[in-house]
Amino acid sequence: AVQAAPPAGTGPIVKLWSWNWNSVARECVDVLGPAGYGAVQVSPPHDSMSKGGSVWWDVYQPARYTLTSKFGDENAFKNMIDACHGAGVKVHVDAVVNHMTGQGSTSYGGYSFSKYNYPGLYSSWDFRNSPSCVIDDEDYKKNGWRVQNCELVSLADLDTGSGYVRDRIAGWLNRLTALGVDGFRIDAAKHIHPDDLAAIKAKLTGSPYLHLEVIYGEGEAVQPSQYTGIGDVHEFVFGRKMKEQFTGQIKWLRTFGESWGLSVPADRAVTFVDNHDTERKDASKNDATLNYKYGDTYKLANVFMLAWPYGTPRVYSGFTWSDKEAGPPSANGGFVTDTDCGNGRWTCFHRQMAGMAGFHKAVAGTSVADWYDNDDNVIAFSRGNKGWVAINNGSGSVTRTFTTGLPAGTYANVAGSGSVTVGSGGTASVTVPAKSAVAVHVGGGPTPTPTATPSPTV
Ligand code: ARE
Ligand code: CA
Repeated sequence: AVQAAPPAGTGPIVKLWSWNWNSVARECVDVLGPAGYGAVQVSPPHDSMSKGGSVWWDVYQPARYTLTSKFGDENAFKNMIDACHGAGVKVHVDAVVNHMTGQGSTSYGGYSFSKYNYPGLYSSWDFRNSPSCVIDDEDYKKNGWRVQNCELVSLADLDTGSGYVRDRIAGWLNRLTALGVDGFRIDAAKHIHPDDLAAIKAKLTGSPYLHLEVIYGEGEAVQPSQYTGIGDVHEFVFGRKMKEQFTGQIKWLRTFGESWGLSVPADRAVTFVDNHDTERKDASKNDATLNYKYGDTYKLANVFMLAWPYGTPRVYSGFTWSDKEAGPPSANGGFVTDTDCGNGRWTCFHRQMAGMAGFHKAVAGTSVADWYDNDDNVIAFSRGNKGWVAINNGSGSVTRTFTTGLPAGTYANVAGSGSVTVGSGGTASVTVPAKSAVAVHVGGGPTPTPTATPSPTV
């Protein structure tokens, strides 16, 4: 049986997008495991059309199901899984199974193919291409059949109603599971009929965790709710709301939840402030999100995501860019080079959230209490008697005595530096500088030591 959701108390997912396998392996051991991240989501590992490193999106055009990608070979892939598992981190793979290529003729593995013809794998009759049709913008609202059967941006659409195609897709995913992969992000799941996806799922071995990319759009024919019976679903409204609030007044977040028009219930949602598509949207578009370029504002939205109970959060970490098409740092015809967090080419944003990954894990299962806001851009709340956070999204420093709900002791600020000393009544005098956060949890940093008198800190 396929597992519904990660067990409670597991750490958040981190998406190390466009990282090569060697670098993910190292990061699992050095950072992700020690921080408490529960799983790492890696880029599509299949062989794909090659654009020689000039763009990032070639890997969303599968050429064949072999582990010959620009991120490394099968050995490197297997080593990565072993290294991550050794560090207590699960591995999720980005599975592109709705389509094959729309262009190109050679792959990173040196294989030759053409659109609709992938020797040894698929031929023309495995696609819904007679006659072929391409999804129009209006189809999303008007015609669910076309969304699932026509081509997404001209990518050869697999006939997922066919038994042969389902077997090839399941066979590929099962090979990955056999190598140790723990879960799949299903790319373009919205474009695969739920019945087809359920049939593919029924052929899966092991119990991979599935999270599906079904982008919510108001009034659209295909909705996330049609997929929640199959796996967890990506909550795209979450990121849109985070942008709205953190570029406005965050006091409103007091009531944040499904009633805000979120598209996936909390127990089925994978939440994220941004992903590789939304970070590249023009800021003026209503589906644009915050991204690393928003600096502290982006950071605070991620702190909120990891502190507030809604869904399974996923921290996004990619490479820096100014050209939206540009690929990650690469060499030798497009093979991605090792990540260097110090050279400015990678955001390594997940490292800034390492302490909050531990916070998220520590407060699992508790509810929000001790809400405070200043009627503007400063909020604070506790998570049971396990954790407490204050977020100052305003432009001035705030010092006050907060009710933290925590046992007396001194705790490290896992969202920044310094510490917080909680007195016997559960209160603490804390300074939260402008555009920063203070987060403390039981088990985080200095061992809680009983103190008689609260003292000002941070
Ligand atoms: C590239 C070129 C195209 C060319 C194509 C085929 O850019 O010009 O036609 O190749 O030759 C990524 C890139 C694409 C790229 C593709 C393949 O973003 O530009 O095309 O790789 O290389 C819809 C889908 C959703 C999808 C988004 C992008 O529903 O599933 O569009 N997201 C995933 C990935 C993408 C990836 C693909 C799917 C394809 O995350 O990175 O594409 O594997 C409304 C709707 C949404 C819709 C959105 C479109 O909001 O509600 O459902 O999303 O509009 O903007
Ligand atoms: Ca399809």
